[in-house]
This record gives sequence, structure tokens and C-alpha cells, in this order.
Amino acid sequence: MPLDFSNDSHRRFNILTGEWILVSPHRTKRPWQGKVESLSPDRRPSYDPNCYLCPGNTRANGDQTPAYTDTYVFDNDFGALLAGTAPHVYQKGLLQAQGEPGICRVLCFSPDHSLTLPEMPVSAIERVVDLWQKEYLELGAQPFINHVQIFENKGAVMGCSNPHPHGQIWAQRSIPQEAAKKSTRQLAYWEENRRSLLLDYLEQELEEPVRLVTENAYFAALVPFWAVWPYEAMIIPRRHFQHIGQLTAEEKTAFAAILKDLTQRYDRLFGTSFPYSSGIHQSPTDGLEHPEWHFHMAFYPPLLRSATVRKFMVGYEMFGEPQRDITAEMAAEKLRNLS
Ligand code: H2U
Repeated sequence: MPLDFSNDSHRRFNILTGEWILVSPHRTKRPWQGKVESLSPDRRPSYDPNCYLCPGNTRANGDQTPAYTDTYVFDNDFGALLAGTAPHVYQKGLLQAQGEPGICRVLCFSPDHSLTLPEMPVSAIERVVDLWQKEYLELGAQPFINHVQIFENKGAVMGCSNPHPHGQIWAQRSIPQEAAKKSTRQLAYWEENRRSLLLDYLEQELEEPVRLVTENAYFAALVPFWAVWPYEAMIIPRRHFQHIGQLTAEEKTAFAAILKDLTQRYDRLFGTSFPYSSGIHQSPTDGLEHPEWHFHMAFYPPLLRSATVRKFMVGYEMFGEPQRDITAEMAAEKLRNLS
């Protein structure tokens, strides 16, 4: 008998990281008596005098946020990485460490406190993409910055400290682990085939689009075969390019449009402002070309079955490997039907 993805427990391989995930579709019928998250009220004013990211307000460290009217970026007042840190090496017996210099920035997506990314017009999301481009290129051009991580924590359940629409950038000297795993796997595939691993994957997905959520002329959004989070998704460009600085004008508009399309579907799924962490994975800024890298953006949302029931990565997942019940195909079908 062949493997039945919708019934048999099985493990799936993540071609980008080389890791496995356990899928248990037969468990989707089990009852739930666990934790239910409380909903935070969603209605917010366009301007909050107590928000440190609203135009004209004073931040926690006493600095003034200017009266910006579009997007706004500033150095994180409490950055996890500091530019002046020396990369001193520590080695003693089995203990290793190294100083890690870097730059952390906060990016305000809009002056309007009440909005979230899916609620912004495509033209305004394009301005956010402009800012991501500018920051990636500017930070990446600094000799001591070899990796630029762009990300957003959306929603209190994801640890977001403030509902004002914003994201972050952590740029640093080393290539962090998640990107390093993807670098290794993409490079091995490139060296063997002279082709992009992710583009070949996308082509295979589009042949039988059971995991496809939405698409436009330049990008596709899908639930990856190896998704860990229930409604995890990935935006992949149809053209092979390495980083956000290489987006054409048409691709930039299409990227903003698919970002809105996907995140609006998320909001409709459980009728709530859908929490997630999203991040862009792209080539390191170490001065090399990295033809193996295929730009993409990933979304890791925690919600499982309603606005108040989330997935926890605990127990077996901490000691064994990630596990999910609802399959990637089931999740993609739900998101696809929400248009
Ligand atoms: P979240 O994206 O997780 O909400 O984090 C917001 C960041 O904003 C956080 O890293 C920074 C925090 O250090 N911040 C400032 O830089 N200035 C402030 O006045 C408050 C928060």
C-alpha cells in the first residue's frame, strides 16, 4: 500500500534545512481541553499618545520619534547587537565563544497606529518593501555585516511588544544558524545541478498545486511540504534572484500584492488579526555572489484551530523533532478557499 498523506503518520524532509518533521494526520480528530488564549481587543486609534512608535512621541529612552508621514526607521534603542563589539575569540577547553558585532533597527511600516500590514494598501506595502531594500543594501554594504535578517513579530502571542505596525532588522557579522543551514543545502544542490533548489521545488509544486495558496505573475505563496507550523507559508519568486535589492519595479508591486493577499487570508481564517513571525531569507552580504541563494519569505503563525487555540512546540518537539497533525495540504486548501 502506498503512503497515505491524509491518514498515515509519516516524516517529511525539509530540503532547505536538512531537517525532518513528524506528521500525524489521524490525530486531527482528537478533542482539545488545553490552553485557550485570550483575545486582545483589536480596535485601536490611529494615534496613541502612549505609543513610542507613533509620530512625534517620545521613546522609552527619551529620544523623540519624528512626525513621519510614510515609513520610519531608527536604531533599536535596546539592540541585541552593538556595532562597537569586538569579535574577540574565547576558547578554553570545550568552551568556545566569540564577540558578535551588529546593528539592530526598528522599522515603522506606517504612521497609522491602527493598521496592520494586511490592512494597508498595496502602494503603502510597496513603501515597506522599498525600505527593506534600502536597509538590506545599506547595512549589507558595511564591511563587518555579513548577514541582514529582516523580520516582523505580529501579535502579542508572538511576543510583539507594541501593536503599532512595525518590523525589525538584526544585521550582524556571522551568518545565523537558520540561514546557514539553508546556505549549505542550496549550495550543495547548486554545485551538483547548476540550478536553484527552491525554483526546482516551486516548479514541482506548481505541477500539482495541492499546497498552493495564491499566486501572481511573479510570486507564488504555498504551504511548504515540510511546514512545521499549522498554517506556515512561504512566498517564492518565479525568477531566480538572490536578494531583495534585485527586485524589478514590477516584482516589487507583485511582492507587495502577494504579501497583502496572503496576510488577508490569514486574517479571514479565524476572523482575527492573525499573529505570526515572518522573515526574509536571502543571500548573505559577505561580498560573494551566492548564485545558489533563492530569495524567499517565510511565515510562522502559531494559531492552530481558532483565534484562541495555538500550537505549542513542547514535549516531543523539544526532545525529538517538530510534529504537526493537520497536513500541509489541508492547511493550504483552507487558505486557498478563503479568497
Ligand atoms: P517587537 O517587534 O518584538 O515588538 O520589538 C520592538 C522593538 O522596539 C524592541 O526590540 C524596540 C525594542 O527594543 N524599542 C525601541 O527601540 N525603543 C523604544 O522606545 C521601545 C522599544
